[in-house]
Amino acid sequence: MSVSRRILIASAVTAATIGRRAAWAAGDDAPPTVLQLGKRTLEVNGKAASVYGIHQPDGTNGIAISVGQPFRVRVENQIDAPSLIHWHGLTPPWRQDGVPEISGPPIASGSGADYDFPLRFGGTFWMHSHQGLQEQLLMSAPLIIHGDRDEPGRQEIVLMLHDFSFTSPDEIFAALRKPRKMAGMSGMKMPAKPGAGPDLNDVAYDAFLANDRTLADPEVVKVEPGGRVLLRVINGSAMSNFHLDLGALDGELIAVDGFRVTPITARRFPIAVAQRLDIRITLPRGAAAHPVLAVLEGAERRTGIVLAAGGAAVARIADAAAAPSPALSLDLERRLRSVTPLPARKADRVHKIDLTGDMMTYAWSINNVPWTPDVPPLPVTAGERVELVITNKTAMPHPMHLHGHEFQVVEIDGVRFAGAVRDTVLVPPNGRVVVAFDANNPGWWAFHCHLLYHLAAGMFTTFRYT
Ligand SMILES: [Cu+2]
Repeated sequence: MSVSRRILIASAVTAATIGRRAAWAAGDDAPPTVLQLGKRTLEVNGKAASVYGIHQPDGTNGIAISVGQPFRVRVENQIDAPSLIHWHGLTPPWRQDGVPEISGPPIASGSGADYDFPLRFGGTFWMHSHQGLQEQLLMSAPLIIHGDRDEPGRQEIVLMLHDFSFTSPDEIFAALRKPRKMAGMSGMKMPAKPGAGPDLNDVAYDAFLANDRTLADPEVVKVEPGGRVLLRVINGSAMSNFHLDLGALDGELIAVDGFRVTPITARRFPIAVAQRLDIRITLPRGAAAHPVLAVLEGAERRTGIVLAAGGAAVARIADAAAAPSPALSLDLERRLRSVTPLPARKADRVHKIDLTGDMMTYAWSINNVPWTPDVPPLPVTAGERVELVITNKTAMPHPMHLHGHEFQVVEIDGVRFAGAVRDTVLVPPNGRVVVAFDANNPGWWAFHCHLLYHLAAGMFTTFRYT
């Protein structure tokens, strides 16, 4: 770790944290968990795929900790490029948020950085690189915080989804940015004609992964007949929204993006890029294999894992459904009700956020301004209740993510309600979603579309307050 990096991180921690650091030396507290950013090889469609990963030295993928502990982590960058990891959904001090040039500089190859902050809530979160296009190469991992919602004796299953291409992210982005030259290129779709309905899935992926595997060789999780499981689903895709499909199983959705909702029972649930679903399932008695699938929105393609109860044989599952799925809608979002809503309060400040841009030029922006570091932050004052009126003026859906704060969905298409508390909300083409948050974590915070190439093209802005 370079000296300057060490000083920067040290200056960002509080006096209380420094007090705790002294305590580890005395042995009364746990050492940090080390997370190593590395390269690894997967087999995808019978071919070797070189991707990144975030693992502990013992091979554990990501991290699972308890809400009673501080988030105390050391990130070691073992790839040959700078990187920086964002703790998606957590509310750290802003200097530890992991967004290059906003919260701080990236970690140089061969260096490390330390993180230490209190956790405010339990739930299903994830971590991913916010540096360049590394997220497309699977620089991401689960971040599970155990809390009061955990039930002893209930099996937990993490299902992390990814989209995968053998084409490099730089080539994918270059091809998207030159749409008129795409006709002769493999791997890219032609842009839809303006006015031809929603544009979905603008990258043609080679595979969709569930816990790094395709349905040709899916993960098989042993479960007990009649047993109770908690499925923690994380959409870690760069660009792909899915419908989670439980087949004949009933799932009880109990939390979205880590925050509890009044339970809703169903067999299919939408999950946009960066969102999470916590679903309780009681398995039927008797030996059976239960596929848990994720079907790409607007398409037949799918991935998934298999829950195998009582030693049941697992049959091959086709990687295409019989018919294309619909586009994601806000039908479920409208029905979600937070168990822990924000206190009722009138907004002190309202920001109008228009999602702008177009597919033909692949120019994406907020309020018609594509992000550069010179774009002034949107003003907020500490202590305010802030509402963001997000209007999608484009033909593509955009999953919008706010850093450093949880927000509550309070209005969809003009109908006011006390919806889910979460950190990422899908705004469909021509849709209007209002979210509210309390400005209770001073700093400089990103607010952006979580579709990786939209973010890279400029659908990104910031808030800043002291
Ligand atoms: Cu977008």
